[in-house]
Amino acid sequence: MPVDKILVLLGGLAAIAWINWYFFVAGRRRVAVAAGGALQEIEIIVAGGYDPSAIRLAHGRPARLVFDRRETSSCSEELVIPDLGIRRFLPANERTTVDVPATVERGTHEFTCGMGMLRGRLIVE
Ligand SMILES: [Cu+2]
Repeated sequence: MPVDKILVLLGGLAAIAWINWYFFVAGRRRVAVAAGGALQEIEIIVAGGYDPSAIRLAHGRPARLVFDRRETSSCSEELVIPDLGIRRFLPANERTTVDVPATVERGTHEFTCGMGMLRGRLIVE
């Protein structure tokens, strides 16, 4: 195989590896645990992903998620939490509050951007 084809192949493999890392590993490291009190409040920075991307909530208590969107990239302008029937527009460089009712079921509830590219999880236990 000629050298240029090998280089193109290696470049392609590197791009695939990076994309997988970016979407499936990089954004999932931080886990936040909601603070005590009747209302559980958590701030999530939205900038190329959700930080933290995993949020632990106590079952049976209401929660308030404050999405602090610090970018104008159209990717993150919409927030979807399918299990809760929530679809919300997040204005750029603003904080948007999303209330989660105390009735939310135990388990993992994903939230994503409108295209399903950015991902986070609410872990209710
Ligand atoms: Cu997106």
